[in-house]
Amino acid sequence: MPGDKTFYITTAISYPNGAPHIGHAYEALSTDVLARFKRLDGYDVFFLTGTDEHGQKMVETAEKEGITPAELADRNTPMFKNLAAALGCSNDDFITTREERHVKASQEIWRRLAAKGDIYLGKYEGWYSVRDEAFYTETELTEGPNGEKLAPTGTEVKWMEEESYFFKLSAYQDKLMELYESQPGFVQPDARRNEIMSFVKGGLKDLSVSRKTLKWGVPVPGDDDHVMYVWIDALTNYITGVGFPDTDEEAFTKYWPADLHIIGKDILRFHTVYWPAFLMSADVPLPKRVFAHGFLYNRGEKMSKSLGNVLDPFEMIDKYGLDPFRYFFCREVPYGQDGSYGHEAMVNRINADLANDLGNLAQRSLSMIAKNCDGKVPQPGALTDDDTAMLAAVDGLLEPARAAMDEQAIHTYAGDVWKVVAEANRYFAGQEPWALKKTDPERMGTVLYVTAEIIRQIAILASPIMPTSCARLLDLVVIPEADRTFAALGEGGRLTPGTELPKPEGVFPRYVEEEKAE
Ligand code: ME8
Repeated sequence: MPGDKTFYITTAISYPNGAPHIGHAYEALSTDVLARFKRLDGYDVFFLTGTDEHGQKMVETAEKEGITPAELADRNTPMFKNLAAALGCSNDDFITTREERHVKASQEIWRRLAAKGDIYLGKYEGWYSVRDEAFYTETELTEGPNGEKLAPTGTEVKWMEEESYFFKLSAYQDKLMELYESQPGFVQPDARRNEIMSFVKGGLKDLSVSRKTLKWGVPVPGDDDHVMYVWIDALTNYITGVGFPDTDEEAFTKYWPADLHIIGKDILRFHTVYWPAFLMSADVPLPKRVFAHGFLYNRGEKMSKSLGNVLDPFEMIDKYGLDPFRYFFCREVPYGQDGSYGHEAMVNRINADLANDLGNLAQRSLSMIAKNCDGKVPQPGALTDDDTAMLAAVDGLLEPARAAMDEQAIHTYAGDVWKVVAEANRYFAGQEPWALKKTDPERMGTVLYVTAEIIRQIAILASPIMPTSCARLLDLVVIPEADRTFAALGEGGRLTPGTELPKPEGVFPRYVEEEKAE
């Protein structure tokens, strides 16, 4: 029943200590594809993204720039909002952690942990990486080129000694192991699950969850000398977004527990160890799944300001166009693995997959309809085996696409759709409708009908990846708004012969190198 199927999906919330980079864009756009896919499949989707404005990193960056952390957040958070808009993200809300609703939710979760007896006052002595906003044990550290101590992620660590509240994370080791074992889907992909299981098996220490020397953060209830450790407050955003602590409210009852947290591989421990432990302690149901995507590199190189190779997503969208940009990352990078961007690879995808394969197929077949069929969807005659096989291939795409997307295999779904695009090109070339024009116009009409029908279904199926271009394709075959969902896929939604079509226009331009352009 519509409305019965809900799907709550989130991205990590980004630190607005600088401008958004391609990693942020990748996470937002891939999550958007997953959200749109579920929406088109009849789910009531809630998609949350936002910024993580607290933490020491914000304080240190602000100091360097001679402004306050609040000014830094005020300046940068809008860039992340603009990025979501520039990416065409369909997020239902954008949360920032300084909001009143979020302070309230964070303080409530703290109170619950304390009421459980899981919070105690102690002294933290150990290593801290500001870049990672993470505590590390001595044994986890590695050595840098000059003998300096580094976090396992390669970031700088500082020795810290201060009074701090602790969360009894050690008490949750067995429960967490039980969770990973009984619900293998909770941490994905599998390699990440193994990584987390061996980390937890190695033993958990209690976690320092407050900072006394920091004034920037959510105040600890009942102790104004402390602010919460940034990750307690950050993780809580996922329940703030659906109305916590009002757990009787519609948003919470409808969408919590979240179906899917999409995050990058570097923040797995926070989401699959700390977060479920906090929720267990607070008696809040656990999210169903945490999926870690890989990191993006620039031609295989890590991006850094010093190398000058940080990719600006806004510039890339301007240069390649939004939908090709979205398509490239969905198709090129196996979701869950690291990926690389290179200009040649991007241009190749744009010109081969989009302009040639899908764009030309649509343009050629629809132009033939305009010229030879009075601009109307032709009436198909008897179907040949080739026609039936072609239609069966496109009709059969939804089931495997659903299965792939339930595993977040965005690249598999995109690849499968484009396999059918390639098949449709072979079909079109093999049938030679242009030659049939004189010899067998009825047969030409059938081939054009089948091709236009393939375009209809491909456009619906690829809408989550390229919403704007696919909507334009659907305009060209005159599909009403209500029939642009997965329910209209397959035989039930076939094009109606006789429908008048508009003059076809190219939807996927070729990418032409600037220096070669006239
Ligand atoms: O970690 N490629 O924020 P963040 C792909 N505030 N993804 C990347 C990436 C890259 N090169 N670099 C970063 C934080 N990411 C916390 C999250 S959630 C309660 C709090 C991903 O701005 C990264 O893995 O450092 C994370 O999922 C997201 O971008 C935000 O990173």
